[in-house]
Amino acid sequence: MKATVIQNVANRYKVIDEEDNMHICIARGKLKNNNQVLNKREENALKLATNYGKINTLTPVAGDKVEIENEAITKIYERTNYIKRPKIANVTQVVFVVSLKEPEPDILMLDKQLAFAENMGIKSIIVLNKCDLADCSNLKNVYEKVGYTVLETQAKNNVGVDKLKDYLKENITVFSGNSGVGKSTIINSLFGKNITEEGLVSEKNKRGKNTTTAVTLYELEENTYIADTPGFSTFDINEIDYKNLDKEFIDFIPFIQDCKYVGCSHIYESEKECGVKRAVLDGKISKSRYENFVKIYKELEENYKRRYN
Ligand SMILES: Nc1nc2c(ncn2[C@@H]2O[C@H](COP(=O)(O)OP(=O)(O)OP(=O)(O)O)[C@@H](O)[C@H]2O)c(=O)[nH]1
Ligand SMILES: [Mg+2]
Ligand SMILES: [Zn+2]
Repeated sequence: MKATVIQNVANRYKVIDEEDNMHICIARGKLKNNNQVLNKREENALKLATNYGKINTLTPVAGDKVEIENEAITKIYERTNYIKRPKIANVTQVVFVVSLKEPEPDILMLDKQLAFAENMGIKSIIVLNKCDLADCSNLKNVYEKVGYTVLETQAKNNVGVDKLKDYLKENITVFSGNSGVGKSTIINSLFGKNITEEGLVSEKNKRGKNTTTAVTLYELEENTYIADTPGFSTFDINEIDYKNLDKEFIDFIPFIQDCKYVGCSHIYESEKECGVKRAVLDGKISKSRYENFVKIYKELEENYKRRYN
């Protein structure tokens, strides 16, 4: 029977089948060799021998669509995507939470995270939270112009959360955003109860004890899941190839074709007749987006060179 993995702790998998029944399963057989960790060679041999799709892991993770038989996972269906940290598959949407105050908006982080989602082929929604503390309209305008859905919330007062709920239908959604922006408050407001208690416990432990808490998918409605990802706040974007970063800035795309040089980086003085730089001057691309693009490009380039030179 087909099922969705909603949690993995050690070698136990909580799954929900198509009739909405919960099972605790093991992964057996070709998926994982008696729970032993395979070495690289064995793993490669297994990968060739089996056809679990193009993703290079044999271990089910939260979000996986699987086949179950007698409380064992016998097959992982091909993933639409796979995020390493937090470990989760088949995410369809990310909600990026930015707070207007306490903490101040971190727009560089937002632009990094939006690029990550584009790179992974995941839809993005921006939630401007704590709109009770400051005016949201400026940020809202900038990112709506880029082409994203921007919602305003006051999670603490349950304002705007119902509208967000409409956007979550039929998705597996991950919440991302710096610590303290209100992710847990929003998720709790969506469910009408304290669903992230587990996550809050793990936050407390950050100071001292080193605990790992599992990624868990919570079913908001049928086919609608929210991922609770304790200890996680933002994605590592280092897998983006800096040379292709411009394509992850969706507001740049229409102007790239106007660049004189193929492979124009849109950064250096020496690159004359750059469509992107022209669009910034003309006010068609926001200055802050362009400045963040340059910062992220240089950061990725530096990290790349450190790794490979
Ligand atoms: N003024 C105001 N405060 C809010 C709002 N939403 C959340 N807060 C407060 O902001 C603080 C942080 O909220 P959390 O939901 O814990 O933030 P978080 O994003 O889950 O933080 P981490 O778990 O550390 O990543 C809490 O004290 C909330 O009560 C809001 O809309 N307005
Ligand atoms: Mg939290
Ligand atoms: Zn250019």
